Amino acid sequence: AGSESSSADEFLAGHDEEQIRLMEELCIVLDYNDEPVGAGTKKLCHIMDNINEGLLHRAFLVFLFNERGELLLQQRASEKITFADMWTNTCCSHPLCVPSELGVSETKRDINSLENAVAGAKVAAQRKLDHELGIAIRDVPTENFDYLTRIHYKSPSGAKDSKWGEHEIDYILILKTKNDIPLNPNWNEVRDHKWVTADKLREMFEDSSLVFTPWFKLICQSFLFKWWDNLSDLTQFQDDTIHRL
Ligand code: DMA
Ligand code: MN
Repeated sequence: AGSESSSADEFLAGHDEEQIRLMEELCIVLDYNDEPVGAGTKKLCHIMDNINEGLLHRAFLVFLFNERGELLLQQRASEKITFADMWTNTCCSHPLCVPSELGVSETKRDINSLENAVAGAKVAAQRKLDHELGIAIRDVPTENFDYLTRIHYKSPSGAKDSKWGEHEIDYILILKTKNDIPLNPNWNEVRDHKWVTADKLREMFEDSSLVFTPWFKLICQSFLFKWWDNLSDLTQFQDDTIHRL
């Protein structure tokens, strides 16, 4: 046992200082039914040994589309401790274990209500769209997000060593914006970004020089192209289910 945040520890040594600092964020630890049972640091929640013992946390995935129906992809920065340099959906991260991102307040007290959890995930998504891509909160008001469903997903990190991984219940958030939405990427988070059509993405999957995150590949296989074909009527995909992939 050592300090959770020391850059000298076996998990974090050699990594980017800013990304090490972010490992201190408090994620929402869940039971199998997506009910919060406590808080755990981002570091603790992503250590594969803990995941193998069942540790599960809450996350969200944003898919941002413009009026032409193009999806914004990002390539994760080389500085990322997990899944570095991989291409993925617009933005993913974790609601923090704070009232606004748990979706609770003095008047909305039910920490186990799906409606409240969705509201919290949208607040977290706005925070990270700003942090990673420099998207202003006024350009992505919460009413423009469509919550679709939840996906329970587990995978080791793609890196050579498999000390890190993901084990999450992911809230799927679809967002539509104007074509010229201003972006201002944070290069500590994002190495590159690209607006793509569905056909362009299918072409990218054929290119063996491009590496994609495992969650993005899984969601493309199971759901994404169906959503993409029906952006004007996503309600048919909305459910209270937790899809276990
Ligand atoms: C992890 O995202 C979240 C999912 C849904 C796979 P991340 O590693 O990009 O989180 P962060 O941006 O907070 O580092
Ligand atoms: Mn995670």
